[in-house]
Amino acid sequence: MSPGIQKVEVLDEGHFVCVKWEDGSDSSYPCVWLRDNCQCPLCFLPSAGARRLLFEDLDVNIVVKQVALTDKRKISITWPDEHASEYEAEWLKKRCFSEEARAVMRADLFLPECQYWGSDLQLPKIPFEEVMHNDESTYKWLCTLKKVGIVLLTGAATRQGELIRLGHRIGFLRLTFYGPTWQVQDKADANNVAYTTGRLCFHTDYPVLQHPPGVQFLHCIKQTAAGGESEVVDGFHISNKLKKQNPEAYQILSSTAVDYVDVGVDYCDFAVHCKQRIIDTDSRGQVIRINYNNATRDTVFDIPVEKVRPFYAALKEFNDLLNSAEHKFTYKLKPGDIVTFDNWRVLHGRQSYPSCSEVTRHLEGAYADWDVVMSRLRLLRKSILNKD
Ligand code: OGA
Ligand code: NM2
Ligand code: ZN
Ligand code: ZN
Repeated sequence: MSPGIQKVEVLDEGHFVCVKWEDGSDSSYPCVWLRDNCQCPLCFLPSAGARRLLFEDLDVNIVVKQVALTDKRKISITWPDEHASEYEAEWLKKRCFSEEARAVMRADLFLPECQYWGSDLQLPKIPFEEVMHNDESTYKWLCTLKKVGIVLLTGAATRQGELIRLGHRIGFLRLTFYGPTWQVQDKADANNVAYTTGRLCFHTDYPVLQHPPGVQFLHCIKQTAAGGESEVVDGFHISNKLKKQNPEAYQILSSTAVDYVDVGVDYCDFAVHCKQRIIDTDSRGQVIRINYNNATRDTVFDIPVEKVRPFYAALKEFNDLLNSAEHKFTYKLKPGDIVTFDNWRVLHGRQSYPSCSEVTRHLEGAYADWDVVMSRLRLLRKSILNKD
């Protein structure tokens, strides 16, 4: 429960309402924001948790006419047009605009905590059926997936269809041109390099899509005796190392738009083109996504000719860091293993394996979006916390 309200006053010619809390702290709320977020049934639709008030009907220069402390847990505001609003202490405290309060809210909503790793990774493991049946295990799985970027689910049945079940557990899977789930095995006239026995160097899947899948699942149904080992590396960790060690290479990879292409037929026919920065950053310069698959990087390269060689030099620096022994973690999937990882952060690869007329290695793969995964995580956290 939040502290009670000791006092409420109007500041800055009616443009701000200042709440003094019983714990001695205070919070200041702009009147335009208070009016915009009136919780009355005319302004807010509780069944949708959404604003009914139209922006056209908001006076962005509004000031309060009168403010009163109803009791220690609620303030009431009368606006110049006599519209009345009430705001509860708990609701206001949560929405305090201070740097600290906003950091708490941000952490709670988006779980930004990130644990970097290298070859020392202790691959987190959870039994698959526990995740399928126990909410605490599902919650643990998703929290670890967010924080570490990779979790191995063990002991799944060695048949197709288990990822469909896992998809239902979180909500739904992400459909792509390769189908709702897809079979990674050696195929004649492969429409993707993944469907051969060749080595796959470190990559993220599907940078050719404008919004690449956030999460990837690979279920090992059959594993070859020789070769086929998996490799993973923490792309966020590597990017930050590159930024320190070679700022110029980092600058090039985080600013150059690289052309990607994927043309073919699978779930349906497709001709996909996209431009992506290999190291994608947000407005604050934080790395938010790696977009790198050497196989689908287009032969078309839409940059000025003098920038081409510096780009290759920068990519070589990045690729060398990815492959350095201290950064990469190697393991081999066993039948029944499902590796789940953050496809925006973790780059993955596999060793080649001998080609053979029969299928000696078979993984079933699927994607999910971070929106769906984070949504399930928040709902599970709420229901688990409400239990006790
Ligand atoms: C893929 C892939 C890994 C493997 O299909 O994109 O990376 O181990 N497969 O076959
Ligand atoms: N598969 C495995 O970017 C890519 O082409 C990744 C996608 C074929 C679904 C491979
Ligand atoms: Zn209202
Ligand atoms: Zn892949």
